[in-house]
Amino acid sequence: MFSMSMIIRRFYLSCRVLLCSFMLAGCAEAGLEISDAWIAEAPPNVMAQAGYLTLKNGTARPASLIGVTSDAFKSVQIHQTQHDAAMGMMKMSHAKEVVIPAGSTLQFKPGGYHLMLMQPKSALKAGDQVEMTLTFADGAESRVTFTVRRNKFTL
Ligand SMILES: [Cu+2]
Repeated sequence: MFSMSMIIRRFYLSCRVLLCSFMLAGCAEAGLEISDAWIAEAPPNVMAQAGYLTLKNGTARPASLIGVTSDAFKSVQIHQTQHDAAMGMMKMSHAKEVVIPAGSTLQFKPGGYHLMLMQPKSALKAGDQVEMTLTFADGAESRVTFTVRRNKFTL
């Protein structure tokens, strides 16, 4: 069995190894409803913490989230946590895009998709609000306010 601390160490290691950059595209209406945007409060001096949100695509076309930026962090990546049967533990991977099919809702949540928020520029406490910009494959951008919540530390 792997202990939680081993999993968390692996989580920080994975996050440091993964690097990527996102392009900013032009502004357009996303046609998406974004709700329940929150960041899990983390212990001080963490290298990365997680953010979550719910995306409801009420349009007739699939939407594809391709990047997230925020002034509050050095960088933001889209990650997916999955159970690795061979390793017998949870692993996270970097998702280049997340598709929300037409007429469906996708929830970022612990154990699934999350925003990996790298190197917060200041410690975030429960109740703090953070602005982020979501960029979609069609060039649409959405500005979203995330609220920091106290939460069991989890991916
Ligand atoms: Cu992650």
